[in-house]
Amino acid sequence: MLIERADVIITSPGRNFVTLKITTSDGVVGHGDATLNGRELSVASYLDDHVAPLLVGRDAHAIEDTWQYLYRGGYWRRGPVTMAAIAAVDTALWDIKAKVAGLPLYQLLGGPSRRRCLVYGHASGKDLPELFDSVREHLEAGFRAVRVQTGVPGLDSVYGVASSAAASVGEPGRYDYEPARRAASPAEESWDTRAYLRHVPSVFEAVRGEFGEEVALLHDAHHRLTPIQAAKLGKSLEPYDLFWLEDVTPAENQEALRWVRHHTTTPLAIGEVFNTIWDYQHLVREQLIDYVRSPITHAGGITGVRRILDYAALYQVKSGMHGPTDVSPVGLAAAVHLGLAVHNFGIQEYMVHSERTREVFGPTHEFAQGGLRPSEEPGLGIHFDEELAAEHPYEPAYLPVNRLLDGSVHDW
Ligand code: CS2
Ligand code: MG
Repeated sequence: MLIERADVIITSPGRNFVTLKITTSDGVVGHGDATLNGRELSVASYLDDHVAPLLVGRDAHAIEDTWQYLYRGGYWRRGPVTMAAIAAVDTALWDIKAKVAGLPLYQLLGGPSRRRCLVYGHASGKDLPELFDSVREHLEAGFRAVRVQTGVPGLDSVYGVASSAAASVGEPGRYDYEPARRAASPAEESWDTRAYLRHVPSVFEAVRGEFGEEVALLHDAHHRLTPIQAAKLGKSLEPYDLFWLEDVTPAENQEALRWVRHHTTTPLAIGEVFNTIWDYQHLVREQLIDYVRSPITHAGGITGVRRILDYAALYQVKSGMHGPTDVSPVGLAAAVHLGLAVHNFGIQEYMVHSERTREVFGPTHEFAQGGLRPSEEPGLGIHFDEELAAEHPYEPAYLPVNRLLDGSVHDW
């Protein structure tokens, strides 16, 4: 079974997505997600101009060899663009292999290790009443774990906080804090770390007071703190028993986490911007973190992430794969198959895609009892509607740039 074609499809049903479609000589079709938020066209070009021509005529079953061919053979290793492109090829080939076997993908990855994958949703509000509404909505929708983000007094807008509380979970508008805004250039936001550090503990105290001890609570600091600020935050949140505190420092410096770890018992998660196992080398071996965040879409596909998770398992570190709306339903479906199969699954981020997005991708995984279960259809369980996709052409959209109050650029 040879690869006959590899087509890149860019569609924008509410936000931009890049999808790779591989077709074999027997007419089997597989899909992979290559969406890189705000840099979509560079991955599309990498695939179209440099990878697709190399795939034609290759053995569609040789997944590991194709991964090594694109990773080692490309000479220029790693990086988000390269690893998203490799991820899309890898995921599409796994989709094909599972379809040919007539099995849902998780069966090829070792079969089920659990009944479903626990997920967390995104609750947010600019103040406590709005935040409480959002948490309550999530609990009523069946979530058992929620990420909590709020506005900070004195700041106009804060990353991760919806400005509209009106729409309900999974509806367009509910997640209108979608960070990539449609425009020719990025929006700019402002940030005050001291105000944030003063405010956040009081938010978690209030949420625990209102919703009790059982619900799992998570928080994302989005790489904005220095190690000592992060240590202080982790310590101040200890009474509220977080499931995890995410991305406290910029991710490039693995040593920063050593400082944080020495000061707090709040569990730490990091890695949504990492793209290979090497980014976790010290973090995992020195047990500086509790959860690895790389999504299949950005870290070399199922092959790349499974390798990271096997390494993490040696040190009791679990998965917490990135699952915002900019990971497409194809990337999410792959994550749920892998999550069901691996032993060291921790939690899956689940920021529900809009209705329009779901119409284009036709995912068939199922949400119930606070968790996702993969489709039982052969392959990933995606029904990509190309005609509908073509009705939603690409529109430029960018993540915001973050500035401190003195005007200097800060981490985002
Ligand atoms: C966030 C994301 O989901 C998360 O944890 O950090 O919203 C992230 O900012 C975007 O995916 C960036 O593309
Ligand atoms: Mg994050």
